[in-house]
Amino acid sequence: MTMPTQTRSPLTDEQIAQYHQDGFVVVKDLLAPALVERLVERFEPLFAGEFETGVYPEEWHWNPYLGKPGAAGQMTGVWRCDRTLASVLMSAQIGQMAAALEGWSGARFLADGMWIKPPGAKETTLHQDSMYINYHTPPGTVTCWIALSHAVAGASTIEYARGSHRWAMSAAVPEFHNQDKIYLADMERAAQRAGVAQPEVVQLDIPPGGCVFHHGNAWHGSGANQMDVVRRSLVLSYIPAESRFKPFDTYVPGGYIAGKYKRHGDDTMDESFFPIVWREDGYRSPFLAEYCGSVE
Ligand SMILES: O=C(O)CCC(=O)C(=O)O
Repeated sequence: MTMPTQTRSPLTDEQIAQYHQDGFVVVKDLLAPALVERLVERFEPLFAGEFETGVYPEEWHWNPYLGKPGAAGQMTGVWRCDRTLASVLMSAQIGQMAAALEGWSGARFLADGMWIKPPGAKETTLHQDSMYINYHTPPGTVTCWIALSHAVAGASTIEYARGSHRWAMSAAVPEFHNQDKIYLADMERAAQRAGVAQPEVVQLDIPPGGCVFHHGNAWHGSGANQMDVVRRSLVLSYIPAESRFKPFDTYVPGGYIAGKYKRHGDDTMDESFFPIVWREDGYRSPFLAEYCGSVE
């Protein structure tokens, strides 16, 4: 990537305006083809359980031994399992872009995801990331979804309900990896509650190495993969750099993964688990340089 310095915004005013209008904005040329290839090569060993660092992911949906060839594969927390992936997931420049969209002075990495949707893979129910990422203050989440294959309609590309970032946050959807429900139904009910009779759903066309940034409240997901291609992607979620845990010690809606890392009686978000990848004063969690560097 050849991106900007710390002071100049990495996105144009038009891109930032588009994000605020629709709840998402596409950036077509984020990663170079050679880097995309290096990332794709990591999928097979990881889903076979070969973790370079020896660390297990936070979530692991599907592996090749399950005998379900059409299931969607998903892992989260892979930045601690694999340093090739981490060098992109911990990118200062992608974090800077997320911060620019929300006007934050810095970006803290909250969670990642890697996705493989083979031919026949079922839908990912439309949802809001804030349903799962809401254990911090000040509030706010920005996600970057990176296509590692050509994401097209019919092949499980990411899709959005345009403008849905303005709707209220809903409770977590009952079936994230869709099995037999209509994958748009939870979103449609939320639209009704927001007074939107006919939500517009947009299926994006993103080349490999391109990405889309979205607001934490934007409803998004993907359809079934009806084509003879494998869809791969990475997901990077950010919160404001200065974030702290909300002061709860019991049940927390939205504490899905981050809640595991809250120490009793202590609202600090430990940088070892939630690194600051970019801050406008030049700070970046120091251990990242040795652990994985950053692609830029
Ligand atoms: O790639 C997909 O199908 C959905 C990814 C997503 O929405 C997520 O990880 O939150």
